[in-house]
Amino acid sequence: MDFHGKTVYQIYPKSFQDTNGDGWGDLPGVTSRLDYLKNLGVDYLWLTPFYPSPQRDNGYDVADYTAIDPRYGTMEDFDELAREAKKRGIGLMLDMVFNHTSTEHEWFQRALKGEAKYRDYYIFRDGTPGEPPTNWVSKFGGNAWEYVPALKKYYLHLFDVTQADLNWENPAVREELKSILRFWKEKGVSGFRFDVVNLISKGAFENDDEGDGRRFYTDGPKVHEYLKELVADSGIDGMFTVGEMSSTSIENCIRYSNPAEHELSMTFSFHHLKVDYRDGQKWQLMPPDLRALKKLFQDWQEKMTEKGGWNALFWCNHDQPRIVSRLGDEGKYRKESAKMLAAAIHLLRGTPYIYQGEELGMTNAHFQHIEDYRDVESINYHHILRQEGKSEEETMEILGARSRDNSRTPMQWEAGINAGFTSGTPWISVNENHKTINAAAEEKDEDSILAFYKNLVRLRKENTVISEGSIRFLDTPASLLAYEREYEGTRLLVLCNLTREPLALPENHGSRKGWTKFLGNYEGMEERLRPYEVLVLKK
Ligand code: TEU
Ligand code: CA
Repeated sequence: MDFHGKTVYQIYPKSFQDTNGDGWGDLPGVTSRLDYLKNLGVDYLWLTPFYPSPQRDNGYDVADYTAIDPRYGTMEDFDELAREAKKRGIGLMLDMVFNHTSTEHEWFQRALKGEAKYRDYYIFRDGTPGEPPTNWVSKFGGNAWEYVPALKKYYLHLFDVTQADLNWENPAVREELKSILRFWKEKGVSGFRFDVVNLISKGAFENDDEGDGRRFYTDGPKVHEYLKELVADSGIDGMFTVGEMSSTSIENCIRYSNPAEHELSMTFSFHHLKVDYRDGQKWQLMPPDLRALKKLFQDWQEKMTEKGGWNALFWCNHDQPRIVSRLGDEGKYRKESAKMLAAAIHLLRGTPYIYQGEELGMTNAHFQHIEDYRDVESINYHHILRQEGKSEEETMEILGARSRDNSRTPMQWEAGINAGFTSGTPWISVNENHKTINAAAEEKDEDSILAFYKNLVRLRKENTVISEGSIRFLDTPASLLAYEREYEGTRLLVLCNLTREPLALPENHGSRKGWTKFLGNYEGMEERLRPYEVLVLKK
């Protein structure tokens, strides 16, 4: 498959580069940084939503799918970006938020006015105030149903109250979505990322006595049928596509991503990013369970491979805290741990994604006050956690570790004012550490985290063992992640020390019998792996 050797770079345009001083990143800003991205070597840019939106959820509340929010620029700006990217051999992937629309979308507005046609675009249910149709919980907190007095009905919102779930049972809705894909395909984009696309088929609307309701709509009864239809009818089969799969299963991801199924190219799954959730709860802190992390990688890699599935590989995105703060060490070993984590993920079997700033080793935000936060989920949970009786201090500690805003602080381009992101007031604060952590400094340093990422992107293109090789995990202690790749007799052995403690190499690492060093984040080789060392051997 020709996407196996490619690397994707994710851009959150609002925080990437502002060009007109309004403190918001914009599309011309992305265009202005294309040479940086070309230099990094990435093949595709996934741009998170820039469509007209009230921005309750930073654009994941879409009010018009085929236009540009003026705060991001114009359609001419988009065309210019697409043209300039193409010149550099870079493809664009757009974010399609098809599980829900903003309540400001014309469809929802017309539904509210009582137009039956548009009411059937959404999931409305009869009910009386105070008695929602089911006890399902919104992903952003509170009950997932909202009452509309004028209609005497509730509508479903699995996310914010301003994000109303679409009714995929209605063929008219499916036709609308296909025409949106055709619109962007004709504009020349290379691919699509589909937001929470495994939640589109709702099963029974029943109370959940055991959980928050997700078992009724996750990987729902008709999801594969709907995806096949969407892909076939919009003519996007064969394009580069990735689905974001919330709380999914390996079995379903095999079906979503096996080319024989004609659904998607690959899937994002999140189990490996919940190994520091106590009892599976995002808002309960726990040190990462490294044994569980390794087991998840092993299961997803081996089982997806066995049945022809394909994984999107990632640590970071706009919803996740920064990986170096989370699994690495943002202090003394920031450089070493960022590189080790990069190698650990990029050398797996699948397609790697880099989230803006990850390639610089950007860290969490370390906001001290609730006023610094912008994310609707963080603000809601601040309220919920306080109401549960947690102190302000404890609540801020939890947000500090878990808030999505950790990854949304502006891209750190240089040491100067606002890290070179804007000449105005940024919509969210710039991290103070931009004075030392920034692209300009790392571009000049051959040993930088940025240089290491460039190397990984290039190595994947040059080595079939990375892009196509089989994978096998070694049985090692929790702190050592070890796997072997093999392709037509060429082998790579990837050894990652996930901790700051020096670590004995496994008996069977074979370093003395024909293996040579292929890549590492320290000089030379020693008897033991040093703190956060990654050592990759080749034979
Ligand atoms: O995220 C889906 C999602 O379920 C999570 O990543 C979510 O942020 C987390 O579970 C909350 O604890 C996607 C987008 O990536 C996200 O930015 C949007 O807010 C969300 O869908 C709704 O469109
Ligand atoms: Ca701007």
